[in-house]
Amino acid sequence: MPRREIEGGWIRGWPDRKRPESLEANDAEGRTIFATTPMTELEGRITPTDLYYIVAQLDMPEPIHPDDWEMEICGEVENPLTLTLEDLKKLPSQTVRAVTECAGNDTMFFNYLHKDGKKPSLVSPKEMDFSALKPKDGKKLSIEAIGNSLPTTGMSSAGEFSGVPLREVLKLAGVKSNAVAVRFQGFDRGRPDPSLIYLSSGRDDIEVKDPGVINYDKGLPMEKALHPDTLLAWAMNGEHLHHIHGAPLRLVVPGWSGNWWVKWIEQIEVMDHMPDCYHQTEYFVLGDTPEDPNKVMCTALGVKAVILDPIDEDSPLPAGTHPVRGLAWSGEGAIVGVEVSVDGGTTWEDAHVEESHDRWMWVRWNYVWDAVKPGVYQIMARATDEKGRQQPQTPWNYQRKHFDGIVPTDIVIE
Ligand SMILES: Nc1nc2c(c(=O)[nH]1)N[C@H]1C(S)=C(S)[C@@H](COP(=O)(O)O)O[C@H]1N2
Ligand SMILES: [Mo]
Repeated sequence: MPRREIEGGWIRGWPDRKRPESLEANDAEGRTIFATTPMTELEGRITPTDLYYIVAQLDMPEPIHPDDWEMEICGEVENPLTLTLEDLKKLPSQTVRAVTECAGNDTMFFNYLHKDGKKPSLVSPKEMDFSALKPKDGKKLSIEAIGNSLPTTGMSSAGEFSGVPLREVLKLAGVKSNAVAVRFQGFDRGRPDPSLIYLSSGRDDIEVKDPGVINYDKGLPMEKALHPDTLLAWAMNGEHLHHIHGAPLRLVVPGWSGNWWVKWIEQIEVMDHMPDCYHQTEYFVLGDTPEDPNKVMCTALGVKAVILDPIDEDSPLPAGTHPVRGLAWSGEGAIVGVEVSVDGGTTWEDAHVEESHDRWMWVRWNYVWDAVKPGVYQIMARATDEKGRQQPQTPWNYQRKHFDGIVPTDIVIE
């Protein structure tokens, strides 16, 4: 079992303990464009920065020196502005701890629960085979094969973000009363890869809009833009943002899926209508089918508990008491309870949930499982948030976004 390995050198005074590693993928220039978080190997609540998951939808941009960077605030405002990082640091600052979760995290669990698909592992492979994404010998791409060859777990992390509340900057610019949305534009550019839509929808027979080369952008509805915890952040986990996470400035939208957390911001445009951003109306959407006329954009995450210990790969376990542990979070605020079932969902008992002062942060929970009788067990966990929402919240949708279903952990007790 690879996760039980205790080889490896000294890591700052802790011998014989391998440091967790993330699975990474690089582009042709050797830049990291994707990485997953080794969820099952972490403790505490903050994801170390070098283990934070990474997603870049377009091409990884060249870094900008913070001294050479400035940001424009334009559109439906009384005083259009250009601000530097120095200017932003003079405004009232704010620190928020929050979960970042990619809308596509755990996506293949939808197939597992609803379509008898293969069960994904919570343990990321150490290497990734991108060759499945390229059609061989003129053959058609097998969506199923691609889905099964790429990890779809470990695309969530949690950190501490520091910056200025967006509403402070909007106040400075004087938002006009007709404003309905704030559009953020990153300085990264590229042409969205249509195979990503085939991949997330599991279908390659649909028409995919080709927007050409675009900047990454998102139009945040005014209400969320004015929320005091929505930040323009220049720092993460106690230091300035790393380039890969959006330096010099990124958006932090607690509770809403990762795609809202626009990195590498170069422009903020206040708008009197909802903009038609590709990653808002084409890609990060919820709907029954691609043809569904009532598609909605992905916004707040559901409510979710994951069991990180034990995992399927730990089976079989000896008869006795075992800790059952995991994380729980919600897109609407604090977690108020986690229940555990060790009989496949027939009966549920309360788990211990850590107290937290950070409503956007995940919490750790644990439960003592008295596994006295040998047999086959299905362990489940489900969370409830402060709004009274219980897991699961998000039904099957064709893009398979915002998965928050209850996934049993299968354990044999010997
Ligand atoms: N400018 C820009 N911002 C972006 C993206 C992007 O491609 N470009 N990807 C988004 C998506 S889909 C996710 S899940 C998060 C990931 O943030 P991270 O890489 O810092 O973990 O960034 C979001 N912000
Ligand atoms: Mo994402």
